[in-house]
Amino acid sequence: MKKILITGGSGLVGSSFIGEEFIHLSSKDGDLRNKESIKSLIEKTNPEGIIHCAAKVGGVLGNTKYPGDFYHDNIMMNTNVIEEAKNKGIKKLVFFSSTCVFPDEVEYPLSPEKIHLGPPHQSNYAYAYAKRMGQVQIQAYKDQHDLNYFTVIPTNIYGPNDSYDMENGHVLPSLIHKMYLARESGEDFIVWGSGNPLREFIFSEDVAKLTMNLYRDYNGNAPVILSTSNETSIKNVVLMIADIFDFKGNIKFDTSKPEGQYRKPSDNSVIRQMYPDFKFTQMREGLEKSINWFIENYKIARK
Ligand code: GFB
Repeated sequence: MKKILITGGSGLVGSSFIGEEFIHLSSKDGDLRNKESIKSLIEKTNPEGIIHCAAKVGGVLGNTKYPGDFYHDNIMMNTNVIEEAKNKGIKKLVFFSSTCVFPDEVEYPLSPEKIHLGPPHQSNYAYAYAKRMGQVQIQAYKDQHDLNYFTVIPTNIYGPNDSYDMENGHVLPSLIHKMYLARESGEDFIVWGSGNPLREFIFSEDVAKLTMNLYRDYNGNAPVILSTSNETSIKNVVLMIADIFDFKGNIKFDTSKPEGQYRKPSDNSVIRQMYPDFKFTQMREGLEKSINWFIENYKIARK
């Protein structure tokens, strides 16, 4: 049986694709910024299709500090993977974008036809433009070569096996790591910003399941948004995390730290129509799984 190649296979999203049909690639197997690397990986594995999850990602601060790296690494990886998939006759490919690619000033809810209507939020413009170009490349190749390639646009993903970098990482793994340390030390727990921004968090296993459903069923042109369409404030998730950790110390909000976009509510009507019975993991359950994973794997977790 021909298999499906998962780039970024050891990361948060890639490692959520579980089963015999997958070949997980990680940076140990090759550097996707180098065209020869993906070329030989495709030749070696001869896959049926590719799910391209590999990306240079980070949170609001990491994106602001390293815009050049976020631009270069993502543009190179996407360009090479999509180009070589086409060259090798791979018929199916899923490309991962993100809801942070949308214009900062746009009418809500976010929906795919609005992606290019204005500049993205300043905090992650380089990453956002690189991801926008990946989606353009997918569309252009689809138009010219009649390939079943498409883009998925997940909202903020969280789950086990995340990167728990407290400075440059995403909000939930950063908060989980910080809460773990604050509980040990008895120090105050510091949250960046006011806690008022709203996000739509989606559990990594749900992302993998929906992506595989689409891989089998979807051949449309439009990118597909993967979201629960439930907004939660940062303050609310902080309280949930504190409750799961049974944290009794002080929680403080540091408004000198970046606040990011206020909200980015999205339209999930396509997946709701295609998969009306899909049950999203409740935030409390997803957080418990993520926190338990972090505690059990503290020594090996990426930090
Ligand atoms: O995950 P995050 O950095 O990404 O979340 P974005 C930022 C929000 O969480 C802001 C608050 O409102 C922050 O003020 N926050 C509170 C924290 N404490 C922390 C903390 O310890 N760490 C972090 N990082 N935030 C990212 C984009 O935007 O979304 C990326 O920059 C990517 O490109 C990702 O697309 C999905 O949701 O603001």
